[in-house]
Amino acid sequence: MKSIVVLVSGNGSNLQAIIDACETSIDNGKVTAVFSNKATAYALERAKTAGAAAKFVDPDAFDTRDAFDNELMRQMDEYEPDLVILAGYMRILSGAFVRHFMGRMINIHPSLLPKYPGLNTYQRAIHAGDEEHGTSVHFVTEQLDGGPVILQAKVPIFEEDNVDILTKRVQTQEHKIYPLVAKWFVDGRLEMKAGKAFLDGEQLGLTGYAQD
Ligand code: NHR
Ligand code: GAR
Repeated sequence: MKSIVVLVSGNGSNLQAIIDACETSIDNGKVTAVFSNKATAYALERAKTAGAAAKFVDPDAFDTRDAFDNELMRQMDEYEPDLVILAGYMRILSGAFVRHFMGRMINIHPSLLPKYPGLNTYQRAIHAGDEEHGTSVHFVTEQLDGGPVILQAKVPIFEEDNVDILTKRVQTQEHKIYPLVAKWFVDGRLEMKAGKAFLDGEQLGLTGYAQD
């Protein structure tokens, strides 16, 4: 069984999608532990319900970002993760942390990367008058939201949309594509080599798999 460790900061709807997929489609994967940098994250309740370890690591207990990340890394390693999944984790990770998990750590970011790395992507897309938005699963590298894209999902933006409506539309897609990518990885079909993503040995394009 492959060990999956998930990092969260909030609601954990993507965590839930991964947990549910481990009961159905991800035959050889199990969420062993969930780590949060927020004590009140609802995701920790979801972890407990699923029988995974639910851990809060308090950033305020450390003097530096590096000290926090080192402790987080140490605690995560106890679960010997084959795959690390960032699911709404809202803290930037240090270089040493990223290098330690490189090639086995993925993130879901709510934009059609390389458009809109960083925060407030929904507002930025609406404000720019974009006609479409979406979400991207990518390998995590030291460049923020800059690692190779694995899979994207697109949604339309309608005239009357606001951030809440668009968020719901995008998240519905996230709950479909994130478990699929996790399954690819657990099944040994997906890897990162020389900063590029490969599925079944084929290098993926700039916008990941199956882009029109
Ligand atoms: N770390 C590295 N090195 N590389 C990535 O690609 C990362 C990462 C850490 C998190 C998720 C990411 C996203 O999908 C992610 C990708 C937080 C921030 C941020 O600015 C930016 C991007 C992402 C997550 N965080 C602020 C910080 O100072 C705090 C913001 C807050 O607490 O609200 O850490 O978008
Ligand atoms: C997700 O939509 C994810 O794309 C986004 O946070 C949400 C978390 O929701 N991630 C980021 O913005 C990373 N900076 P969830 O906690 O319900 O899974």
